[in-house]
Amino acid sequence: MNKQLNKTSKFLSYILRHQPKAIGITLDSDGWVDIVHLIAQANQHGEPLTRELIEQVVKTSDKKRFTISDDGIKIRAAQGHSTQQVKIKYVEKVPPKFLYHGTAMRFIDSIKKQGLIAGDRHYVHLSIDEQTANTVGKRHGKPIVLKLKALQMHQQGFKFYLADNGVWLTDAVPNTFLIFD
Ligand code: HQG
Repeated sequence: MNKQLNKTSKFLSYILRHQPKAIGITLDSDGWVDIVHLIAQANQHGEPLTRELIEQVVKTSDKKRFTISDDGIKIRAAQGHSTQQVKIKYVEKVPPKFLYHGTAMRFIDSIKKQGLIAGDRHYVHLSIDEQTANTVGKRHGKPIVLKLKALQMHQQGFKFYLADNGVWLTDAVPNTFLIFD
């Protein structure tokens, strides 16, 4: 991704996941906003956003961070929200036997004690494979990948959801379901 697209992607993540108010927009409870309105408000706040840039970011995003509605009118972030405006009703799914969580070594002691917690975001984010989890972990420092007994957790009543982009979500993961080796 080139520099301009990367910058636009970060801007969209910030607005569509965390601070829509920063450019005076409101997301609906499913996270959607009208693209024409988003562009107008972004431009008014000095961000050189265009429909073309948005489409390029959506197309080239390695993690499929953003979804454009089928009618082409709206956009939302697939997951990762912290803003209270959004409460996406994710589809509940039976997870595979294992899922993975990438984190940094420096968090391990705390995770061993508390399990995984969502922090500022609405959910704990889980990956389908170790490689993806490793990439997620690297964002925070020296990465470590934790394996978790997802199916067993589900069988004990914990809910799992699958976002538009293949990221698995759950409220929290008690440490007993984590494999530290
Ligand atoms: C850690 C990215 C101490 C957790 C990714 C993580 C993902 C604890 C950090 C999405 C803890 C939160 C989310 C505990 C959890 N004690 N630390 N008990 N429980 N943590 O960024 O999962 O590139 O909010 O391990 O691909 O890293 O932005 O979550 O390290 O899908 O599109 O607290 O964001 O997508 O960090 O990443 P984050 P995450 P984008």
